[in-house]
Amino acid sequence: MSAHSISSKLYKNACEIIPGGVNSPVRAFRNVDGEPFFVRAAKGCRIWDVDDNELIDYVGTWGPAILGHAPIPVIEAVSEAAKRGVSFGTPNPFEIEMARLIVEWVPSVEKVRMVNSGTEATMSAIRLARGFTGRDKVIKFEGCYHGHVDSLLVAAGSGALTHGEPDSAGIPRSFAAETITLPFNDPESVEKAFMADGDDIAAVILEPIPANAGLFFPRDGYLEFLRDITQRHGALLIFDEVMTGFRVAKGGVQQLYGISPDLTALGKVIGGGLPVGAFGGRAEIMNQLAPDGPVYQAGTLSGNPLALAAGLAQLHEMEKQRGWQRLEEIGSAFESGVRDAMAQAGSDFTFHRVGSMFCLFFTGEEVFDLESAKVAANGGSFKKFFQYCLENGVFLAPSPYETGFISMAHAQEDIDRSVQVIGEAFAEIRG
Ligand code: KE4
Repeated sequence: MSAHSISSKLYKNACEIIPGGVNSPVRAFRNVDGEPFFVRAAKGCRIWDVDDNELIDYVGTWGPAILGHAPIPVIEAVSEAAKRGVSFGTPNPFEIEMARLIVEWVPSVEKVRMVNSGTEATMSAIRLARGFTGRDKVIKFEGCYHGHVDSLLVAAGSGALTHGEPDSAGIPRSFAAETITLPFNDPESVEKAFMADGDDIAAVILEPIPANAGLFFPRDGYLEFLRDITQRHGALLIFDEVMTGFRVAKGGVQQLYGISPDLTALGKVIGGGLPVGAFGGRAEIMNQLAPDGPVYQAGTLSGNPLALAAGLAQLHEMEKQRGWQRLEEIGSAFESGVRDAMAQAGSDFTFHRVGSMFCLFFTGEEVFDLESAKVAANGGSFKKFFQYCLENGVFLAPSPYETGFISMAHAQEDIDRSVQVIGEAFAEIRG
């Protein structure tokens, strides 16, 4: 990226009145040094910053831009909806259409409630699980991120099998005490936790394919094990598919693995880039929500007509274009190019991909949980790699602990250019 003087000025101004100059920490580029750039416009797989640098975008606004940026069906749907008003505070027909689509595309979901972010979706699902079971404790896994929910910003504590330690300032120890944080892909630790606290565990929540510590996969049988042990102990299984829902397959990870969780959290793709989240699951559980049931949950803008018009347009377009098959084709082309570049570089790398989600680890070792992902992160190499790619027009996630996203708008020439730059970046690291 040649010049970024305007971005620098804007960032300086932003830092005076916005904490860290950003409205979400990962945007601050603290994992890659340097300063964030400000985007003026985005179209297809490309973004333009305020200094007119053009980039091939693999962040995709962290997942929502599955069709690429500013897709015509979404822009038209939002423009049309806006002419009729932007928010009503009453039910609107889009809410039924979106609920119907989610119930049809995600078989484990019999009823669904719309919210405004992934965080709200997971927070509400946890509260609902506690209300439905009458239990307090929740099991989560190291490396899985579920939004900035107090009871889920919890690290494994000294008494790891019984309670966690706050993973952020501002979270009371009493909140963290109700969360048990365990290593991912470690069935024994889950068995021990249920032996110690089984009767008080309301739910097990996880990203079924973790994508917030880089991207890694459940080992064979692990998801089936979690489904079985929660069923045996009367705890609920919650899949956080905010990132993977409608992305890795039409029905998400639960379709790929044939597992039915009790509750599912959704977001990102279903909003077409506008603020939307959702949580849903078995009707007998969802019926515990206000106004019918005792578990309170609400939201001024929940079911917002513009956001749902955008999400519906995006999802219908994906279905019309057989998008999941197409994303697999583009993702596969990207992967074979990157693997060729890795082979030529001769260095140790690991490349993980599921559909249009991918991650590059700077190690030849297996990555299967947070600890192995940390070893693989290799901050020094990643920073050089990221900066080289950015300076040469390829925008990857600004952290080794994130996942890249390919969209329907990434054409072969974009993939070819990206692979060429990535290959050069490998050589740059090798020095
Ligand atoms: P939001 O509240 O940011 O909409 O969603 C939280 C969330 C929940 N569950 C999963 C699996 C998620 O990945 C997320 C948010 N993802 C991050 C990217 N790793 C959002 C980017 C950011 O925090 O700015």
